[in-house]
Amino acid sequence: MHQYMQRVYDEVKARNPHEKLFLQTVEEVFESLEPIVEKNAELYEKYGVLERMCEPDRMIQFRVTWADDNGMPHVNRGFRVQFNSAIGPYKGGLRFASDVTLDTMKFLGFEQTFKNSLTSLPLGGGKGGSDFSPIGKSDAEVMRFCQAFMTELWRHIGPDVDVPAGDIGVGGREIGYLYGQYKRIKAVWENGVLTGKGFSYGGSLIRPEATGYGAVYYLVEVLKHFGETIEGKRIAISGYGNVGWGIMKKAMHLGAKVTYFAGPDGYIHDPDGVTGEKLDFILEMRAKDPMHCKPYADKYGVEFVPGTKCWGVKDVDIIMPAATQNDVNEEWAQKIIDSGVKYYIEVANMPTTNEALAMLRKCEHITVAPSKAVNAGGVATSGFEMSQNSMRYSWTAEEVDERLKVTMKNIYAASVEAAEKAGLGYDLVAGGNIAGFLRVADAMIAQGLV
Ligand code: 2IT
Repeated sequence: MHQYMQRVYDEVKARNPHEKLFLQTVEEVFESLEPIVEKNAELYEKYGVLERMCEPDRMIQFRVTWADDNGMPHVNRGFRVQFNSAIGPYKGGLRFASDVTLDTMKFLGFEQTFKNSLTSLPLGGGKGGSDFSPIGKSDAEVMRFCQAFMTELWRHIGPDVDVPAGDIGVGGREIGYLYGQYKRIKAVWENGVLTGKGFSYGGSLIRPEATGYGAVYYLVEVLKHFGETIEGKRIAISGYGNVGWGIMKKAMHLGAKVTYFAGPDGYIHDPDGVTGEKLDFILEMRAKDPMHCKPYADKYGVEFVPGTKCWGVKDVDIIMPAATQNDVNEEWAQKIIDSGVKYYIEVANMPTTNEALAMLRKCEHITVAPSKAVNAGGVATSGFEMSQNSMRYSWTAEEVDERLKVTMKNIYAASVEAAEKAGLGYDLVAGGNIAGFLRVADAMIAQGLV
């Protein structure tokens, strides 16, 4: 590592010794930035660019007290990490999951800054959430939790300040309850304060599908580079939430199919692909019980393999981890390499451990695409939702979808160009990190030491 980067990395490590996820992403990004920092070290050092990028603008933590349906009190922890506002208001999702800690929020907020920059929209980086999980809670409990959460959060956010959205555990229902409470407290119509809203009160068409659609649009560009098309391709994914579901749907539109998908209880193998009415069944199954995908196998008479992941299966062309962080470790990476699959397209935020990522990138028969670029269609469409709210207007599904497609093509092209310029050849991982970094760094330098 360049000595300036090494110094900053050592400081970050000393300051955050227990934050494994945050240190993992900082290390991954720094490794990619090496050639760029090497060239401009003096300038970046003079403006403290790297050390400022690794320390959030501010971090808000609060207690969320709510009562369950039996009147029993519960205390959860709420977070909002406002990471970087060099290029726009803080923007990023809220994650409600039992394993959420400040470390999770910092890793996600750091990644969000680079991802949002890649969209070329005016969006800074932020992330928030709680260690509350909506799984197994009643609708009334989720509503009371969301209201209690927003009663603390509202004073820190706003359409020009910080604009949260959904992530794991936060979908349309939660965003609705959060917005209702924000509006009640502020007594103004500021629907640009949250994205991922329902269409009836200012949500954007295509937002629920956008992350998955965007990932497939990005994939199409990668295939094009190798003279291939998506038609007839078989895809294995993990996760079947909004993101996985969007991948299944767009793959179907474009003549490909998801033939494997994994959930918390094991994986499904459906050689005909998840298409047609099966897509609606996925939604139903998830709403009833998000912890089990076995009912899909029971309903359609296909194979279910309990207690394991589908990484390493031989009869697919593309792998897309779309569940959560560190889904693929060294052991799974080896299985993926041995399977002979050619495309490893990250979709979830940081789905690969750094060690596994290094193995996959080194493997000559595999092309790796990084999640910061691949999943950026979600937040880009949130940016479109903000634009529509500002205009007090809404675009048709076709208009939004077209903008999403163009955005994904641009992100891909910018990544390829950034890697080539840095002398790295065709390297989508480094190219994505570099392209995202350059815009934020430029804005931070222009705005001085703040
Ligand atoms: O990880 C992500 O990019 C999201 N969860 C979406 C963020 C957003 O503001 O739409």
